[in-house]
Amino acid sequence: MKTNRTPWALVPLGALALLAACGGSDDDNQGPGHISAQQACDRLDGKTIGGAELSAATVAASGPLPTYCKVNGMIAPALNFEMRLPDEWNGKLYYGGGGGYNGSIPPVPAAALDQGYAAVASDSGHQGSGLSADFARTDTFAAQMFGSLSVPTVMSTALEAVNAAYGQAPTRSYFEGCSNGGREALMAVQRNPNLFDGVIARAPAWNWVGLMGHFNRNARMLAGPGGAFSPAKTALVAARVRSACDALDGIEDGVVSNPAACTAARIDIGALRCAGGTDTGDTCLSDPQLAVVNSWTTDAAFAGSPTFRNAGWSLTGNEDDPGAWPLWLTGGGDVTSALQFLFQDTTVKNYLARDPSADSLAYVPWTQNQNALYAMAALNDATNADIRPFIRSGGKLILWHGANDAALSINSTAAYYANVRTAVGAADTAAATRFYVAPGVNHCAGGPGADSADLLSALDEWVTQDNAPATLRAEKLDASGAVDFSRPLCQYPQYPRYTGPANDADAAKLAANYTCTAP
Ligand SMILES: [Ca+2]
Repeated sequence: MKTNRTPWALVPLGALALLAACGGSDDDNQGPGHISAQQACDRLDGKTIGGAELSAATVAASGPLPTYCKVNGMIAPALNFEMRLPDEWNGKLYYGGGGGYNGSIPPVPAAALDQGYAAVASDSGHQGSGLSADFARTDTFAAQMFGSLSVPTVMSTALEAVNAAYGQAPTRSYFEGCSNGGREALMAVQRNPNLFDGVIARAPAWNWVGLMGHFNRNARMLAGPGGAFSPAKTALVAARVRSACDALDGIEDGVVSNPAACTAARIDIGALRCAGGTDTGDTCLSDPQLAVVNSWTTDAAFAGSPTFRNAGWSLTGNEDDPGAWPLWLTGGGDVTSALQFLFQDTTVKNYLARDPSADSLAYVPWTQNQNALYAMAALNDATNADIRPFIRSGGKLILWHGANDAALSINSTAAYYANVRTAVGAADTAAATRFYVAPGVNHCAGGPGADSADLLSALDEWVTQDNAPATLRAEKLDASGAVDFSRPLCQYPQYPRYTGPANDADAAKLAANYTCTAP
């Protein structure tokens, strides 16, 4: 089984694909689906490929995962990666992105393996907590790996390993990531336009300097005198928004699906102001609390570069979802436990002040030292909207964002999409990109909305069959994995408007009773 591996390894990948297409007489080279996970493991275990010594072992089918060969390797000095090679390979490769500051290998989505992809993921070059940027202060090479280098570096080895395992290179390669993984997705589109045939960027953290600066501004407002937001105050805001806007999408379902109609004038958050502006209890907002809302909803722009900016968040009516404001913004009343605070804090300490004892709320580089921002932007910002090289190489890009995302603003993704349209033109934007909005969905997943959609199949049909996606289907699954309700997944700026029978709870659960509608 292993005897003919060495000569194959010397054949260029393109020639190998050609041989495979012509049909070889060797049993090992009859194309995808003919190599079992065990055979793939046998071919990789103990081998050094792309500079990485691989260990490989078969993992039996369990739960949603089919049988696969689990491959682990490390590219020096510290880039750990994992591959999962399924029994019934579909001939394609799936690269799954990370989250936060990475530091561990994320699990590959079961759906990718289930659909037969050879899957790969990495820790992006350092080990640690996803909430810690310590590596960026202590190891500038690790910072480069995190910023943009890990994906092309791992891909080089992964493509060789797939070739060694299955006897042919992947026919297609896709990247999907959310949050920082969405940033990695756009970084690949912008800097390595030939690396992937298709890319899914979900809730992308594309403007690292701008969004961290906005996190810092929000945190300072919350940390200021009288700025803290209790759960009751958060519920007060959410209830007012729902009261003003829930029905504007045709159904009072607890989700504001038509955000364009939910204007500041309609919400009139100022009507919640406590008498005199000082806090008099849970039924009103003090002036410092209204300042928090103002920081949240207005754009942030910082000196130094036109890319140092972030679009404000919309008020959604679901601020009080546990995965929304309590988790990301308010910390349930203690801002220092909120994720926006924690991310900006480790960013200031390790990228900007380069001092682990720095007080992020007192040392504010976005206003005091914008020169400190340039290096972080060069490392992490995926702000280049001119993606013509990617489009001209045939690449397809799907953007997706949950509209109740309290980590990263969907308006920021809309701003990037607008920048792309300006840079590449309306025709290329329509031909090669899609932007989907999921109302009521939190950061990457969760929330009251339909947070599940098969974007990977849509992308694959687009790339392999030129079948461009239009309206897709979104589902909300219950704990057992059954569909609780469904919605059409509409392209921005359309929203799913209820067009079914009134006062019919069963009808309200079905995507067929909604129509994607322009605001
Ligand atoms: Ca509604």
